[in-house]
Amino acid sequence: MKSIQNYIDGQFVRGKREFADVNPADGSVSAEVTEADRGQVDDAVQAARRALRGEWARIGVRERAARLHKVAEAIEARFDCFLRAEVADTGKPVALAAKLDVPRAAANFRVFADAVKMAGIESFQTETPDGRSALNYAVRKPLGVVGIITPWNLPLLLLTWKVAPALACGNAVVVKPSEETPATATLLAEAMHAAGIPNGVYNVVHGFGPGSAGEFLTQHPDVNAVTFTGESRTGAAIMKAVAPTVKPVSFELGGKNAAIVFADCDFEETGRGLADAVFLNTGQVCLCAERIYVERAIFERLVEALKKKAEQLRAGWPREQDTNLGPLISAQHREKVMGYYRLAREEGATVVTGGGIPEFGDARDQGFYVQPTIYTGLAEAARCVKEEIFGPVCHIAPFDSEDEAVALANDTKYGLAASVWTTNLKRGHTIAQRMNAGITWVNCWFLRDLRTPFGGVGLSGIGREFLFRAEQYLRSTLGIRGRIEERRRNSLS
Ligand code: NAD
Ligand code: 6OD
Repeated sequence: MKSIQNYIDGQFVRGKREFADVNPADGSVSAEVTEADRGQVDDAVQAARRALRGEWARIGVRERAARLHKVAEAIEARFDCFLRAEVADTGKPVALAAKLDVPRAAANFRVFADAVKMAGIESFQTETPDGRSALNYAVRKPLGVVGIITPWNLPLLLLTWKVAPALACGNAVVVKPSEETPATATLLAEAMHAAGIPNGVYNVVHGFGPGSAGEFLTQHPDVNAVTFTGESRTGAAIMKAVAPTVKPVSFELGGKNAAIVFADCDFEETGRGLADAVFLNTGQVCLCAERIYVERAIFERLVEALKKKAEQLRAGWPREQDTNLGPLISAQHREKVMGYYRLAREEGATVVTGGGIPEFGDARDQGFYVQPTIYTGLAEAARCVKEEIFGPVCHIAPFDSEDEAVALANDTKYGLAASVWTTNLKRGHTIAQRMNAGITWVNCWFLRDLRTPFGGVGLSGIGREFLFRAEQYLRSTLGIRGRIEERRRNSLS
């Protein structure tokens, strides 16, 4: 049986307890994972602190960036290993992981390595009352040890999205990947080593949240900041855990994202875009659209088109190239999603398609598949319209005016993402600016450009991830106010 271990100070380290890494496609155990206890989390944090006083602090930004480029190369050199590990852990289709997860992971290191070399510091010349002037500027330093806690839906992509900027800014990290998907964070340790990242700069501790590695990390007094992606409820628990040691946090949390579709949309393009927005990664992307509002004139036609797309999805084995729908991550998550499928019926939904569990007649019946599902007819106050389900499911409702569509879309405690579909670009951008969401796409979805900010409002998060303002991984240590001794020409003094 494969064994997945902690990675502390450049060494793979076994813990006292093991837990199973389950393949969601057939429920088989693919590896034994070692759980880090409080002492091992402390070892990892202390290793990171030592690393901050060593070579990593001395090499400077140019060399740091060069090594992060090497990490990207090392990921690519192990492309097939990462691909196999990610597919076994998540059950996601291999074609998706090959296009999205592994390439974006490598890209994350390149993008942040290049960005940090370009990052400048603003300075201000201040006129002082005595008629002279002063120069004001800030100096940025690494935060120190950053604790990184990540979820299971896009394990490598979301992990590297935090690790790359943190390291680019000169920090050292201790990462706690999801207990459901421990493999690629561990493989990344090999890539770090191959790229010449000094021991202790990148550490991995495995385990769970409460009473385990996640909590030990957030409570640790020598962790200087915590960055977390996961459920809003977990974000709230982490806020409490960091309060006594007053750590800065950045949170990418849940969503109940809306898509607004106007009758003048490019119907074919919109159908394709929405099918991705609802069903990609079995709906387990924080940005997925679970609420679709459609202008009444094309409501029936759009429901029919999306039904057809849902029924064409192929829930094959993840390793087969033409599979485009994988299982959910776990038996527990399937129970949650099936709970919402049952609730939708109780709340009076019309089931357009799906609502159940597919039958295969092979080992996939021991996996965690659900049918892609579309509902109509729910009241806006229904729990299935308000709560994040995180599965291959959406509710579609009609609207009659722009104002109504905006009000419906914004009627949520979340505020992560939205999309607007129309060939009237003026309207597209006007509506986009009225969305109470961290990111709004117009006629596309999940199109990425790391130069624009990413993050949510409301229950969807705190902080922004993006290129030139990786501030959450830096601190301004001092505002320097330097006198300019030269007197101004027209000075009265
Ligand atoms: P989760 O919150 O259950 O777990 C995420 C991580 O937090 C795991 O590593 C887990 O072990 C750890 N954890 C749990 N409790 C903890 C605690 N008390 N202290 C410290 N660590 C703890 O989330 P999940 O089920 O893995 O992921 C799905 C959720 O993540 C969805 O809500 C989804 O919307 C959200 N998500 C958000 C984004 C985004 O960018 N906004 C991206 C991906 C996923
Ligand atoms: O890769 C990205 O650019 C991105 N925004 C990923 C977010 C995924 C959320 O589940």
